[in-house]
Amino acid sequence: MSRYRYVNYDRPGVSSEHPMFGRYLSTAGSPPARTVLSHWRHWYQPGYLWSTRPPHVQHRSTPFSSARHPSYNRQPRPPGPYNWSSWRHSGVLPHQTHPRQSVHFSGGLMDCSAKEPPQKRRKSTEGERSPGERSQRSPERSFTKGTRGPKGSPEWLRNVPTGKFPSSPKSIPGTPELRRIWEDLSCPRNARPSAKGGKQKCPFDFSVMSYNILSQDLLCDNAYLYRHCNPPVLDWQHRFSNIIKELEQRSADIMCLQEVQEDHYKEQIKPSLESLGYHCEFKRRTGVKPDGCAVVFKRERFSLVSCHPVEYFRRGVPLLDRDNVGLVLLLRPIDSSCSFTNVCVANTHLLYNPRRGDIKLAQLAVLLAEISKVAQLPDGSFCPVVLCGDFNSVPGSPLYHFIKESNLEYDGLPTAKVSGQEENARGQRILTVPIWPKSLGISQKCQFESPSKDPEVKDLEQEALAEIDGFTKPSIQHSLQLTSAYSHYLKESGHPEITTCHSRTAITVDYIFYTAAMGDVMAHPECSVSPEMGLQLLGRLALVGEAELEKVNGLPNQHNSSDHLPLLTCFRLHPRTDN
Ligand code: KL2
Repeated sequence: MSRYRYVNYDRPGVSSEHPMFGRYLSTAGSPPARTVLSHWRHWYQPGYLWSTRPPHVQHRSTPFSSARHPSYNRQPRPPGPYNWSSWRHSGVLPHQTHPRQSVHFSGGLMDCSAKEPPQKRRKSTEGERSPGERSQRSPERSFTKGTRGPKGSPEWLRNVPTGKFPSSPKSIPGTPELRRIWEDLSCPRNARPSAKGGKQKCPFDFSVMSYNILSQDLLCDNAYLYRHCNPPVLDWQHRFSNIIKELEQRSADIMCLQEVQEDHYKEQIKPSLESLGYHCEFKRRTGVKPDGCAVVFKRERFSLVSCHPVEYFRRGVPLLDRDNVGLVLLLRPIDSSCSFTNVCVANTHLLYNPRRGDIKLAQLAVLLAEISKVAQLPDGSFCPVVLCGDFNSVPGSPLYHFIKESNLEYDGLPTAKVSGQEENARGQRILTVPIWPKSLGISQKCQFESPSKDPEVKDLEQEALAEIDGFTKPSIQHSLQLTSAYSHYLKESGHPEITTCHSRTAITVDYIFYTAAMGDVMAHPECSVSPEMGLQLLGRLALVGEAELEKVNGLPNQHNSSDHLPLLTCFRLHPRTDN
């Protein structure tokens, strides 16, 4: 019997085959890997790339120490057949003036897409590994061994039709549009904020979007995930125009974006959003990855009180050796007639690696500590919090449970079970007690604590202190009361909602969590706070299930230009009673 406690994975009426259950990495009864490999054969026809010796690759220089990015010491790595950007850098693909500019697919590119490689080389996309961490073949890529995998890719994406693809975005054959309905939860007072965000009387209604827009760099690095796509839909200019159109049409008052590529942000995304009336903040990942998190908000609806970029990389803390980041903003609602409390908006993209739940929890602890600091009021309570992002964890997983229940008992919990991405995770590593060291300066309650004032404090005293602070117990807590704006199952069918979908997976990993006010539709009575310090969920843009995504050829497609769908919610904030 497991010693750790968290929400179970069972849900009446929902089969364990559903993607929410880490299905893509489950093994039992999976069809053989060749079903997936047949994709590759389709795409990577014998031809130019594989029969031609790639030219010498000029590696990018990195300003970061080789200790953190040892791969940069290896010389030189030939471009992988799935790594279109490396082919671009190598000169095989048409080169562009800016190294991070979009990939322009040409007929030539698709014609010369090479045959399936004998073995896909693993490239760390997440930065350096912790000491002691075993060589990680990415689980996503380890299916060639036949031990995992194909079960995870949605059935309908396993049989990509053969045939030639058009060579320019103009000739994309029509794909039906995904239908997403607005779910009104505000009964009986249903008020969506005006799209124009015009001045309104108390209360203050505002909308929040969370959207992983899929950086072009990651798209190129993980091109094998997009084999099911019609190549022109992957072109950045096509995707950018669709994404901006969607952002403009949805017109959220606050948007939390992930995988925002820095050059695209500076040159295209920020100028476009500014012209739509948004104030934009951005935090790039540390290390060499060019993407990061952005939080933007309408200038006419909020003013910026403070902005707090959060880096999870901490020198000397082995668990915090990855380059993921978060961004926390404190915003003041603009309303001339009433006074409202500030709102704390946080955005993050946690580590992907399904096996490193320990790192994900440590990253989350850093973010929660920052939010607690920013949102804390003089009386010790917190202003309303909206926490958005791509948490690379599924609903019901221990990490998800920790966010929602403010507590996690993790005794005996394998690190590979923390995010729920994998059903049959390899590796038996168990979370250590404590997960992160006291020296990080973050308590087991996910609050910053001042480091021991006296460096002379003896070891024994340190141990006693650690015990008092809970560092010897397999349990962590946080002080924010957070509720998920989505229920993760479709109302009608009970099927899991999908927030991200590509040829290897279809699951929920994106969330909008918030401080629920008393009487909010989603909150348990025991975890809701006073109306002026909490938010009431008025509505949300419904997500869809796998069946709906099948009809539009998965993601990205002609109309939906990321491998994630945007989450969109509307909240109500009540005026302060001390007005
Ligand atoms: O799952 V994601 O996509 O939230 O949409 O977050 C990560 C993955 C993102 C940033 O690291 O890049 C994607 N297999 C599949 N996807 C990967 C892999 C991988 N090995 N590495 C990174 N990503």
